[in-house]
Amino acid sequence: MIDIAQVRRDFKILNEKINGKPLIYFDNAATSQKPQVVVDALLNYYQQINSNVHRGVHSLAEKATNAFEKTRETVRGFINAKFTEEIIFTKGTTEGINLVARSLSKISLEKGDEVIVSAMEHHANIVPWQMVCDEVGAKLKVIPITLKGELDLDSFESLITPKTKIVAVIHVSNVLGTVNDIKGITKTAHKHNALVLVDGAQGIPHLDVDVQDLDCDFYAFSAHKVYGPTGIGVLYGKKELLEKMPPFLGGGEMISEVTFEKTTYNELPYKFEAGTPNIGDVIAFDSAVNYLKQKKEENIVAHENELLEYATKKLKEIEGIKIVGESDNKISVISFIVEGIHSFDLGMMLDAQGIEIRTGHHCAQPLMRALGIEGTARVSFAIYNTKEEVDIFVEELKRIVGKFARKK
Ligand code: 7TS
Repeated sequence: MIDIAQVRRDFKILNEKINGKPLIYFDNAATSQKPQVVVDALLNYYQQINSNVHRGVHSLAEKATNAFEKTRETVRGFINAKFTEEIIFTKGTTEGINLVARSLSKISLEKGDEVIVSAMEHHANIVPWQMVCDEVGAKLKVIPITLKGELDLDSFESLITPKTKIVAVIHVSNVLGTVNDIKGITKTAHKHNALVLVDGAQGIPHLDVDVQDLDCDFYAFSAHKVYGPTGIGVLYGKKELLEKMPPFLGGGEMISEVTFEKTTYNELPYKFEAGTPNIGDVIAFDSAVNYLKQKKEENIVAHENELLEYATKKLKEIEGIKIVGESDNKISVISFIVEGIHSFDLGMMLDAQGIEIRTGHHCAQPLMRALGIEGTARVSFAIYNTKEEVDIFVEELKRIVGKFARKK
C-alpha cells in the first residue's frame, strides 16, 4: 500500500490555507513543492559549511566543495551518465539549452544548415535556436503534431536532411503531457549525423531517465521541478562533444591560465561553470534527488498515473469540457478547455477555493497556434496529490460550469 499521508507529511507547505481553504496544489509542472529534507539541507549549508568552492585551502571550503561535488555524482547516477564531468550545473533548463545553442552554433552551424524543433516545444527550446539560426543564417524547421497531440514522426523523417545539424526536442510536453519517443528520434537523427538535445524539464520528474540508453547528445532539466530548489539545473552532454565546444560564459572558475594575450580554459565540467555557482542550492539538490529516487523505488511516482487516469475520467464526465492532449503515452499533466469560460477566469475561481492550477499559453504559443486555441487550464500532479483532492477540484469545477451554463 502506498502511504500518501506519509509523503504529505514531508511537505509542510501542504498544511497551508489559501483564501481560507486547504491548499490543493495542482501546478506541479510549473514548480514542485520541496520536502523538508531539501529545506533542511539548504539551512544546514548556510548554518554549517557556507564557503566558496574549488578555490580555498581551508577546511570550510573543502567541506563545501565536497558537498557540491557529491551532488554532481548523485545526478550522474540518477540519469546514468557515463562520466561525472558530463554533468554541468546551470541556472535551469533554459540556461542549459542556451548554453548548447550558443556554443554549438560556433562550431557546427553554418549558413544554410538546419535545426529541427517540434510544434510542442516550450519557448525555452525555440527562442535560443531561433536566435542562433538568425545569427548564422541557418533555417529552423518544425516537426508537426497529430490531432491526438503526438509528434508526427513520419514528417520528421521527411524533414531531416544532410543539412540538419541539431534536433532539439521536448521529452514530455508541459501542455499535452505527451511522452515523446526520444530513443527513436535519436536513432533517426544520428543516422543523418545530426545531434540531439532533449528538453527534459518535464521528463525527469516522472520518468526513469537513462541518458546512455536514450543515446541523446544533450539532456537539460531544472532542479525545481523535481522537488529541488529554484535557480539550478543540469545540462548533461556527451563528454567528447562538450570537450570540443567553446565556453558559454567567461570569468573565474572556467579558466586554466589567463594572460592579456590569451586565455586557456579549465577542464570539464568547470569550463562551462563560470563564476561562483549556486552552491547552497546545488548541495540541497542532492537531497531532492535522493528523495525522488527513494519515492521511485517505493513506486510512489506510479501513483501519479492513477491520478491522471482518475482525473481524466472525471473531467470527461463534465459536459462542456474538452481535454487537450490525448496521447496514449502521457504523464500526469492534463490541459483542458471549458466551453464559454476563459481559462484565466477559471483559474481565479478555483484559486478562491484554494485550488492552484495554471492557465494560459504555458510558454508554448506556437503550440497554441497549432491547436487553434488561445490557452488552456492545466492541472499537473506530483507524488503528494490525492484522489480526494481531485474529487474536491472536480466538484468545484462542476459548480463553476453549472453556474456559467445557467447564465447563458
Ligand atoms: N522546458 C519545459 C518543457 C518546461 O516545462 C519548462 C518550464 C521549461 C523548459 C523552462 O524551465 P526553467 O526552469 O528553465 O524555467 N515550464 C513551466 C510550465 O509549464 N509552467 O511554468 C513553467
